[in-house]
Amino acid sequence: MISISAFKWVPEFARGQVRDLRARWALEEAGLPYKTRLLEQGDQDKPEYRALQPFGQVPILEEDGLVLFESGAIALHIGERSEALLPKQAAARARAMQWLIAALNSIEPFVMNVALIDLFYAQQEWAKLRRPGAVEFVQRRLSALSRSLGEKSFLDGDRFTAGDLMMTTVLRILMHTDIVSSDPRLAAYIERCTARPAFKRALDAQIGDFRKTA
Ligand SMILES: N[C@@H](CCC(=O)N[C@@H](CS)C(=O)NCC(=O)O)C(=O)O
Repeated sequence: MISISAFKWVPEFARGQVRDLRARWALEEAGLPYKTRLLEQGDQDKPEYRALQPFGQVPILEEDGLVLFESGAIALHIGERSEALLPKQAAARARAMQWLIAALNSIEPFVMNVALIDLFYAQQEWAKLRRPGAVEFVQRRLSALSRSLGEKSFLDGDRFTAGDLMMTTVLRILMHTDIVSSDPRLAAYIERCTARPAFKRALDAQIGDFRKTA
């Protein structure tokens, strides 16, 4: 059975955000059962885990001797087994992958600039000086994303793909601010994607694992 690594414990603010959510959501969309490999604090730095994930992060996917790290690679791998994530038609499939990479490469770094300031460095002088510029930059990217989404339900039209899965999880990182939610189109988009039963199951499972081990 597929196994996904996740942390046994994270601080309250990170619950519902840890990136194993992406793998869980993809598996739920694909209808594939999975179990979790829950890491105690410090396990991620042990040689046996570093041999599987060089950076000591979650998630990894393990199945029949295959080990994969990077949530994007994991979502694409799961997508190979489900049209719910990657359409069969070659052009539509390529566009779904394009949006997944856009989420990770063109949006997430700028979202993380703000999130890191807010969640880890808020009281530091440099962070107070840097934040307005970081917010302004991410807002420019988000406006472009919102314009591209336009009146469509999903990034590539009327059909949800792995690109939407990844974009939604990236945009949710700024849930503690109104930077995304103040854009009505993006707010409705997140609402639409997170209303999917597969998302709800994935989120409940992540939160459930934290509760079980509390
Ligand atoms: N690019 C990686 C990032 C994974 C990542 O940042 N995971 C976090 C949890 S959300 C983690 O394991 N952090 C612990 C650490 O970096 O030491 C991916 O998408 O899988």
